Amino acid sequence: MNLKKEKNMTTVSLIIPTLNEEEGIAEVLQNIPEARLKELGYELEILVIDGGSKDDTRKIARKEGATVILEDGGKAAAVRRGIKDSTGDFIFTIDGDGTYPPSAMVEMLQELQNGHAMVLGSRLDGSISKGAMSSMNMFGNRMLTRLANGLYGVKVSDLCTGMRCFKKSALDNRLPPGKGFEIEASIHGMLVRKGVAEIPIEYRSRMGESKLRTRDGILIALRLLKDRF
Ligand SMILES: Nc1nc2c(ncn2[C@@H]2O[C@H](COP(=O)(O)OP(=O)(O)OP(=O)(O)O)[C@@H](O)[C@H]2O)c(=O)[nH]1
Ligand SMILES: [Mg+2]
Repeated sequence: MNLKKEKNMTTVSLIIPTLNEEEGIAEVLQNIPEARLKELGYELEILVIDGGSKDDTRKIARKEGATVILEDGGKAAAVRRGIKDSTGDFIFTIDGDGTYPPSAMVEMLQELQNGHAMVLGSRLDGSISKGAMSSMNMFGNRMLTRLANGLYGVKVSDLCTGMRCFKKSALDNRLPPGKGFEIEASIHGMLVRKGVAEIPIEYRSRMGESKLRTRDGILIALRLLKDRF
């Protein structure tokens, strides 16, 4: 009886890129709504793709039950590696820094079941805790989101969110290009015209240090333009 149920389960591969996230990774992993997802028919595979952390990130992630893979080519390479090594029908990404609410996975996956190819956890439609996003990052994200909306003709509110899920099949056996923080933009370019939904989420202040730099904003804009034309 159980076997039959297992057969009907949808596998979700949760990819968490990490670089020195020993302060946040345990909390992120402990808050994944694994039991609820199982009840709903999802089998979860958790892949922490670590970029060569100098702290205890990998050790903590292993202790919390994640599969840990070392990939030191930057954030985009980490996400690509996760997609490549994943066995799931659905891919989910989240940061390892405690900023995103893992509980929102349930509602976001439901939107994939409803037929969307990609679902974004939108901080701009949701809420941002005081100090969680600098005004510079907020401005940059708004500008990049506008650029993406103009280029692709599909309106979203939060291009740069690190919490998103998509159907692996929608990638058509290709991997999103780019380096570092361009990965969200390149996934966006590949999938946004295949059907996107957004779920409002709460964004909290990160634990540990941010790896995002101002120049990443420019690289994201260039990536959007390059992938569109
Ligand atoms: N594997 C890997 N992961 C990375 C690398 N750079 C960043 N990350 C991870 O990617 C996720 C996003 O990076 P963050 O520093 O949180 O960037 P952000 O979310 O845009 O900015 P904050 O709002 O300040 O957190 C985090 O889990 C990082 O640890 C890298 O070079 N390799
Ligand atoms: Mg973050």
